[in-house]
Amino acid sequence: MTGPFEQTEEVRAALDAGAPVVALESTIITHGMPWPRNFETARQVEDEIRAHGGTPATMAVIKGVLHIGLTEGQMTDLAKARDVAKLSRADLPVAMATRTTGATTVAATMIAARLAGIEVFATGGIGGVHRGAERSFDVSADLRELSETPVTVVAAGAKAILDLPKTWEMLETLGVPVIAVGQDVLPAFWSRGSEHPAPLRLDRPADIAAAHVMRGAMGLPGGQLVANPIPEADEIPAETLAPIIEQALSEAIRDGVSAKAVTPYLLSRIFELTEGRSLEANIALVLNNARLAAGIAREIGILRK
Ligand code: PSU
Repeated sequence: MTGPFEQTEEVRAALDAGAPVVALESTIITHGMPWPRNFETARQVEDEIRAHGGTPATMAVIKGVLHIGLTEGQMTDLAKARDVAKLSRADLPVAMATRTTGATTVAATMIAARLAGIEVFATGGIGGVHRGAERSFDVSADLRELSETPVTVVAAGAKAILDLPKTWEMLETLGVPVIAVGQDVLPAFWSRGSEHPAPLRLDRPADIAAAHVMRGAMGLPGGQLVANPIPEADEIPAETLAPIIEQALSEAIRDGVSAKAVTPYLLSRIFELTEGRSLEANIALVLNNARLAAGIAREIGILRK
C-alpha cells in the first residue's frame, strides 16, 4: 500500500500477511494523560494487543508524515512534547501539508486507519456532544466520522464529561450502530453503568466482527461504536464522579476554556480532584478495550479468509 503515510515494519508485515492489526490514537497520549503515565500506558496498550495476537498501530503526524505505527523513540518524544497540535478531520491534511507535528484524535485515527487498511481501533472514550451544546454548539467531529469511515471503534462509551443522552441521540440520528458488550445499558467511561439502555448488544467478538463485515458488504458508509464497560474492579461510581465533573465544568466556564481545549482541561482537572483515581480507571479501560479490539480484529480476519 502506498500513500501519504509511513508504516513501521511490524505493521507492514502484519497487514501484508492479513494478520489482525489494531489502530491506536495519540491524542490520548499528548492531551489525555500526564507524563510519564501517558508513555507507559501507550506502551502497555501496544503490548496488550500483541499479547492477544494482534499488531498495534499507533498513529501520529510527525513533521508532516502520517505514521502508522510509532517507534519507541517517536512515542517518547510525543509523550514528552508540549504544544503538540490535536488533529481531527479538518486539520489532519493541513498538518501534513505544512510539515507540522500533531496527535490524532478518534476522528483522525479513523481516517488514518482506513487509509492503511486497518478496520479496528481501540481507545478510551470518544468525543461527543458537550454539556451546554445548546449554547456552544460544541459537538466532537468524532461523531460524524463514525458515520462516514468504516472502522469499528472500541471505547468505554463516550467520556462522562459530555452530555451522554445527547451524544447517544446524535449517534442514532447519524445511523451509527452503538453496541454494548455484556450488558443492556451503555457504559459511562469511568463507570460501568448508566441510565441509557443500549440500542444494540453483542457479547461475542465474532458477532461484532460479523456485523462490521456485513455493514461493508452492504455498502453502508461509517463504522461501529463498541461500548465496552470498564472492568468492575477499576470503575468509579457515577455518584462519586458527578459532583467532581460538575466542579470541573464550572471551572472550565469560569476560565473561558473552549473548543479543543475543553476535553483536555476537564480530564486533567478531574485527575486532580480524584487524586489520580480517574487516571487509573482510564488506563484500565483502555487496556480492556485493546484486548477486545484484538479479538474483533482476529475474527474479522477469519471472516475475510
Ligand atoms: N479517550 C481517552 N482520552 C482522550 C481521548 C479519548 O481516554 O483524551 C481523546 C480522543 O482523541 C478524542 C478526544 O477524539 O479525546 C475528544 O476530543 P474533543 O472532545 O475535543 O472532540
